[in-house]
Amino acid sequence: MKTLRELVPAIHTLICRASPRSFKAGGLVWAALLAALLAVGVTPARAGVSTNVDFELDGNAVNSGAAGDDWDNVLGCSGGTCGSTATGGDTIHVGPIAEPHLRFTQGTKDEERIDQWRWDLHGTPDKSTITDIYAARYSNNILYFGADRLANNGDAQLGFWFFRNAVSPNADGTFSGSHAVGDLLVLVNFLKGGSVNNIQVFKWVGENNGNNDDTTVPAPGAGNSSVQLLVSQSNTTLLVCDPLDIACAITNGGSVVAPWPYTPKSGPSGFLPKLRFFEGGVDLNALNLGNECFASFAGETRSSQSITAELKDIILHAFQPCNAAISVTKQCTAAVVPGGTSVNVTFNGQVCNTGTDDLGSVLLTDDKGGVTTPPSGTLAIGACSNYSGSYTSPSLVNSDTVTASATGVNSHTNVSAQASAGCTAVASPSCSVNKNCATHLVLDNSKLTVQVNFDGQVCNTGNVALSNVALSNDQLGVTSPPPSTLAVGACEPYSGSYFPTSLGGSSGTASDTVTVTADGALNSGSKSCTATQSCNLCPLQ
Ligand SMILES: [Ca+2]
Ligand SMILES: [Ca+2]
Repeated sequence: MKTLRELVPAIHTLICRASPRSFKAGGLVWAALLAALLAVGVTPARAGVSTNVDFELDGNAVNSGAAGDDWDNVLGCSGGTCGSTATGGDTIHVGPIAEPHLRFTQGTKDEERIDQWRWDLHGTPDKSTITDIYAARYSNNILYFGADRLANNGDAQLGFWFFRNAVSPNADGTFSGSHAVGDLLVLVNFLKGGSVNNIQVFKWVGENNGNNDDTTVPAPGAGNSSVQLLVSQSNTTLLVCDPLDIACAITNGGSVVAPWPYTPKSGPSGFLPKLRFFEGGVDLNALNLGNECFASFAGETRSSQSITAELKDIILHAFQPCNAAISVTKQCTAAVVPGGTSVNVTFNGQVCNTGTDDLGSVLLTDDKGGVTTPPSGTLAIGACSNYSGSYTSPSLVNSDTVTASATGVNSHTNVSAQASAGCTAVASPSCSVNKNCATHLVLDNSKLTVQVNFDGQVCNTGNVALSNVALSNDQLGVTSPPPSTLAVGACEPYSGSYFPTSLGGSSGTASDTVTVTADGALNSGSKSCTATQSCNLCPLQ
């Protein structure tokens, strides 16, 4: 059996779609429906604006025991002031907003581009004077909005714009900002004292019904408007919802408490008399607008319910911060590879979402290539993701640049950031040489002569390969030099002989020195090493 809380949405749906009489019957209908539903164990549908348990779309602004928030707790209102402690389950809310309170210059219409809108401060009829606006968005992409007005002597014709781009008034009577495809316009009208009511939802598509190249003929039936009608519903109840529950609006049928400072044209302060308070909601997902971010929103009053009506009053305010931003850090280390002929550079860092929009399509490239562990493809606001990679270089000194790029999920803005880092590998060209010698008597040119034979090994004791290896003996006589290249750790023999031309020391020694020179790979410089040994000539060794 379902709990009462789970059944509330279904009951609410039935009431929403019921006749005016049954809606007004209120508690009796609820009780009867609740009993019926409990009896059959109905599973309620949770989708829809009027059935959403997040918010009380009930014609007042005060959170009651019914499931969901209402404006007073969403906006953090207490004791007649708001903004102290918001306790709603929304993801973003704004309001109550009373300023800047402007008037559209006569002739300004919803269908026009924003650069065609004009404002001034001429007077407007009290019934068309909007006093506060408010909006909240929930994680299920149901967007709630509301407004109150000064007087109710006449029909209420209101509009709510949600702009993807930031829109704001300029001091010269124009507006900055521009429409983007996907801007949302909701018109709500409560006519004849709340007995003829309708809601219309439009999407901005641009001039010529979205074919704004001015040459493509709009599809048959699409019309030429810059806005497309997505939802339209009329009703005779105070709550008007379309049959799919994609959009709803309601006004107050009697006086309700104003959680924020409010003084009606007539009547006590702190109360919103009948038909002064308006709230509604749209399911952005159902309109394929769930991924849109709305930087600004506005509440307006209008001269009639027609889309071509003149606009009267407007309050405009920022809504969602929709700024995509990305940052990237980078560091690297370089080391000579074991073979000593190249350098391995490893790099890593972090890509962070530093904006106020979720990021998708996160990519990271390095101008030297070699990204082996890319960052996550998506980054929520404030999230970071590590990356790493490596590449091989022919140089000890290296520098490379990474570029991180992404697209704002809601703002659709492309952003990128770069970071560079340099790192140098340590090269230690080094060699060693040892030497043996022995004396022999040889017949040279018919004379018995002492000859010194020498040999030894040349070794590469550094961490880079050696080239141009050359070995010389100060007494000359190198007959078998080492090879000209030496790999890291390699040793190669050499040998030779010479005839000493002098006697050193008391017993007669022949001394010679071999010197090795070599060039370290990777331009690491030249190195030399020597070995000296003396051989006694007497006795012969
Ligand atoms: Ca409410
Ligand atoms: Ca509640």
